[in-house]
Amino acid sequence: MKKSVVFIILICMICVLAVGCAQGVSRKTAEEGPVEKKEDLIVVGFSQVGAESDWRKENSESMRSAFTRDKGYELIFEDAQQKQANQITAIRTFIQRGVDYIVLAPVAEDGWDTVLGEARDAGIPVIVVDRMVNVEDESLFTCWVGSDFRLESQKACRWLKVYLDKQHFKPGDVNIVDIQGTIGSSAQIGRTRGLRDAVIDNGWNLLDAVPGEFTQAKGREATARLLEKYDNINVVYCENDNEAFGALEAIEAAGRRPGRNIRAGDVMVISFDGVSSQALDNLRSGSISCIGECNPLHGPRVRKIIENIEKGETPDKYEYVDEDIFSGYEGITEISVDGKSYPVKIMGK
Ligand code: GZL
Repeated sequence: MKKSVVFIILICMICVLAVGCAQGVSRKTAEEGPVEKKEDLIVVGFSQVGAESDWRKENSESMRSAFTRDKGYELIFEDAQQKQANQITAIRTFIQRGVDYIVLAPVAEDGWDTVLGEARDAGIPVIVVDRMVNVEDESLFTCWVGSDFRLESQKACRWLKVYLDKQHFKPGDVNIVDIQGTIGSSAQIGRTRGLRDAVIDNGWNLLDAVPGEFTQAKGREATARLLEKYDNINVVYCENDNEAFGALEAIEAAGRRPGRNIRAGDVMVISFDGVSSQALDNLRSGSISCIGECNPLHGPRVRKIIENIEKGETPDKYEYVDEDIFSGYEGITEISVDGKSYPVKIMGK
């Protein structure tokens, strides 16, 4: 073989080896190496559900802006794309990297005992945020901060009951469908249960309940299917705003009208979250009748918990966030649930 050909082959082999090594070094340092403690920052590993809704994006932004370097933190943010397996992998990575705190926004309530046991064995506090975890041993997590999803539902269903009574609408003529959130998530469990209790208490008809996965696309698909299946739907109960936006599209595509004039054949839409201008505009127009607030701004709450733990304090095991109820209808200014009254925030024109 000519010397020149051998030389070229050797040069190519050296180049390939050099590139391979470089990638190996950068990849290891970037993703798997232990966390180098810089300027004694507190390192927080956050496993987020995904980016399925406006609420989730607000929640992620709240966490990112709460845990910045200038506030003394390094945030490792992992988006699980709505898959629990990805969250479990993220938690194990946080453990390997020796973070100071793990924050978990669990996609669903079940399936956390093993990995939270690994975090506890590693001596890393776990703060659960937003949805709850369902574990045998509550010492597997330090504390939880989030919403009372069943109360959110009780408030929205109470608003609906008061409204329908004002319209002298017979309970037996109320035909509801439930577009559910991610099945097994605390938000879905609480909002589904609140509606079922109200249906029984008020004598309404719950025609069907189908998953909408908290997304606009699934909300639209699910509502379209139900409108084809039932011709007497007059309330669509959506377990978040993005499902409601999809439901509105499906209602109009089916030749029906979203609104509060249920006697004239309108389809009332009930929803939860209230974080986007689109949601509030729909309240003002009346196409969404009522929204149970679900507050996404957990970043400062979680940071406060960490600050207190750093000072040696023990946080409350459960911290519930106060939330309102929104409507564009001016005829109801407050509702009561279990003897406690809650003001209704009226979205002016
Ligand atoms: C509620 C949260 C829910 C929101 C949805 O705290 O878990 O998940 O209501 C979001 O918008 O997708």
